[in-house]
Amino acid sequence: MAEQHFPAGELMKGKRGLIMGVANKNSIAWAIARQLHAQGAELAFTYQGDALLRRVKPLAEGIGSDILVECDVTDDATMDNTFSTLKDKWGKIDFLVHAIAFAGKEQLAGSFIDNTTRDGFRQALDISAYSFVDAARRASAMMNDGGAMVTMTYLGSERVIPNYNVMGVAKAALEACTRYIAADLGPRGIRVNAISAGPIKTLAAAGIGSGRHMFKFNKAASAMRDNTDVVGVAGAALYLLSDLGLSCTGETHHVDGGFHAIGMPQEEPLKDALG
Ligand code: NAD
Ligand code: 0WE
Repeated sequence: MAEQHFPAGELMKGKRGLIMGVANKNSIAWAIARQLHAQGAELAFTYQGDALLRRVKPLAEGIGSDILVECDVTDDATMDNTFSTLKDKWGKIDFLVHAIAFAGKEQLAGSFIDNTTRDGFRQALDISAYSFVDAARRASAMMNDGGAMVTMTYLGSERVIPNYNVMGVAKAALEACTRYIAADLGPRGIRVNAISAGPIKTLAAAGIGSGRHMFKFNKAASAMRDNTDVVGVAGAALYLLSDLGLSCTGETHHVDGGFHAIGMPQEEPLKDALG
């Protein structure tokens, strides 16, 4: 992912926004941040805890951002602090990027009905879906008309993906939340959309049991016969968060090399890839 993927422009000039979900340089939220920054946006970041500050601080500073707030979305006090800090520094904002998900590791393997516990379900839905409702409410309270929000989802919400399990249920909820939030904020000219990205090698995708198979299968079975490039995800976020995206709201936009569009993959590339 090189600089030429983020050509300078002015699509986000004069706009300010909050990026939630950068863990390191591989994070989808970081690619989105770079794309928005290249177009003139002013950015603030949240980070999840002290362990991640070491990684996120140099990234934020590297693009001239001096608003960096610790925020655990399950902790109301840190949510309060995040948005009151933004209110103090900026007063108003123009956009929100939500790129946060979590389920317990033991929930993300094997049988869905056997391994999904009440607490595991509650935690996955709380962190991965409710947090968008909460952040959207707080952000909208200080958002200019014509603002926009984006969250990140995955095809496991629409179709069964082995081991994605309760995260698929959480993403289905997140996509429904996106539509309801879009309806609430539409009258104010605020647009709310989700990007459904194909598998990308980030911290959140590391160490998933079936990872090697999944990347190989996605490459072979997608329309473009390639894995998803995070630059395309960042480009979609730029479109949805800038005025290029006018009239687009409540949408789940797939950026996955066309994987979602295929009903049955061609025989040869699959044989070549999987043997
Ligand atoms: P990532 O690990 O870089 O980002 C996940 C982020 O979630 C981290 O920054 C982490 O700190 C944050 N997070 C988790 N629990 C939190 C909490 N309680 N409070 C605050 N923050 C918390 O991985 P990523 O792949 O960039 O994930 C970003 C988003 O993209 C997620 O919603 C993920 O579901 C989605 N997504 C990822 C892929 C993929 O294949 N990587 C595909 C489609 C969608
Ligand atoms: O949304 C995700 C992953 C989100 C995620 C990742 C982790 C790993 C570490 C949520 N919770 C956790 N909990 C942990 O303990 N993706 C879209 C990436 C992903 O994860 C999968 C996938 C894909 C794709 C898990 C199983 C199968 C496919």
